[in-house]
Amino acid sequence: MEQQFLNRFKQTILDAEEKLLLLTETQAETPRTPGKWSPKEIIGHLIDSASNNHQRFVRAQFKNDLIFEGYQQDDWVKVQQYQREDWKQLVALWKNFNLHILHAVSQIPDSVLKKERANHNFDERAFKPVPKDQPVTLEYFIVDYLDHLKHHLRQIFR
Ligand code: NI
Repeated sequence: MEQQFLNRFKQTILDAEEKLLLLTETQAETPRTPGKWSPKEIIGHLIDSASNNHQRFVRAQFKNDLIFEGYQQDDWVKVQQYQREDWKQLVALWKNFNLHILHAVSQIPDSVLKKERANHNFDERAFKPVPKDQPVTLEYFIVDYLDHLKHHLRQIFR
C-alpha cells in the first residue's frame, strides 16, 4: 500500500483512540439518536468489520476473484451484546486489531494489490460499490475499508 495511505490509516486509529477514551462508560452506552447504535455498538460493528475484512484481505491473496462472504451486521452487534462489554477493552481491541491489519496490508506486494480482477461482488460488499462489469483491485477494497471505518467514527464524534 502507498505510504501515504498507511500513515493516514495509522493516524486515524491513534487520533480516534485518544478521543474515544475520553467518553465515560455511560456516554459510550448512549446512542446519539434513540434506536440507533451507541458508541459501544459502533465500535463493536467496527470490530466485526475488522475481523471480517482481515479474513478477506488474507484470503484474497490466495485466489483470483474478489468474491467475499457477507455477514448480518445488525445481528452480529445484537448477539454479542457490545453494550455490556467494558469500553476501554473494546477500544483497545479495536485499535490493536486495526494496527495488525495495517501491518498485514503493508506486507502485500504491489503485484497482488494492483492486479485487476474481473470477478468480484463489490456491488454488494464495498462501502463505495463498484458495478459488476467493472474490474476492481484488492487495493481499492482496502482503501474502501478505511472509508467505512471513518464513516462510523464520524457518527460517534459529530
Ligand atoms: Ni457499517
